[in-house]
Amino acid sequence: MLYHLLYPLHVHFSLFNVFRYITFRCIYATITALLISFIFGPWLIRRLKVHQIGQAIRKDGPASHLKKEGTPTMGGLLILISILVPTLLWANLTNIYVWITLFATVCLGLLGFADDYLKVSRRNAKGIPARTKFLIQALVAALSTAALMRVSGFPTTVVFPFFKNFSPDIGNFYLILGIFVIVGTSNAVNLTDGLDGLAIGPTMISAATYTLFAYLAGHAIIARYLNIPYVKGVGELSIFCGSMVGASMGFLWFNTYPAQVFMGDTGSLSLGGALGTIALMTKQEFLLIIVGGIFVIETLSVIIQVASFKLTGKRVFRMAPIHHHYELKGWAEPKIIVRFWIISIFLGLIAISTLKIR
Ligand code: 57M
Repeated sequence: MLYHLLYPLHVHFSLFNVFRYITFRCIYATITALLISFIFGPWLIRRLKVHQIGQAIRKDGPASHLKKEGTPTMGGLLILISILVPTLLWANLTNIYVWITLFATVCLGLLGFADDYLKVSRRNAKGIPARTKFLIQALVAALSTAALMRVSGFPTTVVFPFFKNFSPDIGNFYLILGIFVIVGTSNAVNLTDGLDGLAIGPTMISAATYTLFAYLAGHAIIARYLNIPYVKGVGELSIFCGSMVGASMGFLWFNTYPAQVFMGDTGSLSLGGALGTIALMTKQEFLLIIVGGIFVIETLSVIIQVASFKLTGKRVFRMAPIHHHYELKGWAEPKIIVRFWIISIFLGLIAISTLKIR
């Protein structure tokens, strides 16, 4: 909104020319998101406590989690507000990529909210049946990807890290890829969110990495220099990504160990969906495997554990996802969390380096 209100004033005052620059608006979207989190975070945590919207802890989990019973959940509401307001304030609202990403994020956030509400109101860990949840995720992903494929100039090619001359156009099959990426990432972040700050840390690092990717992909000269696909207008997504970084940092202030609030499915499903959507738009869908490597490792640990248990009756890990395995090995929760953050930063740097190794 500010872009539309203030940039036109540059004809009278050259100072307002600054609102034209994506970098300027990205930085201030990040700062705005952080400030919103700090201002509304304590208020929301108090409201969640007053309404007894607290987490029910499963008894079959690590004993160390039992003391977390009643921790306010649905903190994803704070994350969503801290992403939406700065994006609407600082982004160019005629940009279709921003709107498609907002659509996916809000819809998956509403799905997560409904799931959290059912869990809290019925005091059980079930929530929405898994099949129903999956179908709604797939529908949101299909609508978002279909809209993306209709954007003029958006290529349905698939880009692979390192292989600059191999990016096949898969046409309508891109819809399948889009559904897989958005639903997969949404559920991967959801699985990862099992320790204080464990999901929001890598989310912040991934969002920061994709802030750069969006800016580069939307810049014709730099994209050509780096030999990455140029997607006209996708640079505006940097403002959304900046809001996501600020909102993640702000939420981490309250979710860091010992957590005052959990994000709930309200946060995890929407953040994962947003990352998947952004990866598609910036034409770096496969690089998400590296950037979001922590989410991949967590999900693979579950797949391996369930497959092994079903096939051989034996567990590969002491408990899946893998963060529980280290808890049962006796690692302190903060140690697991910070080490996963370090790996996430390492993977983000590797992913950025692949832009030069092509
Ligand atoms: C998402 N949710 C956390 C919180 C958060 C197939 C199986 C692997 C599924 C998996 C599962 O149920 N995943 C659901 C993970 C839960 O966190 C809530 O959920 C939201 C995210 N969706 O925002 O509201 C618990 O995680 C802890 N937590 C924190 N700090 C945080 O900041 O400590 C969360 C956020 C919270 C809290 O204790 O209650 C979760 O873990 O459920 N199931 C599991 O992950 C279970 N693993 C398991 O069953 N493994 C089996 C087989 C099936 C693979 C095995 O290894 O044999 C574990 N989860 C729990 N107890 N809660 C172990 C049992």
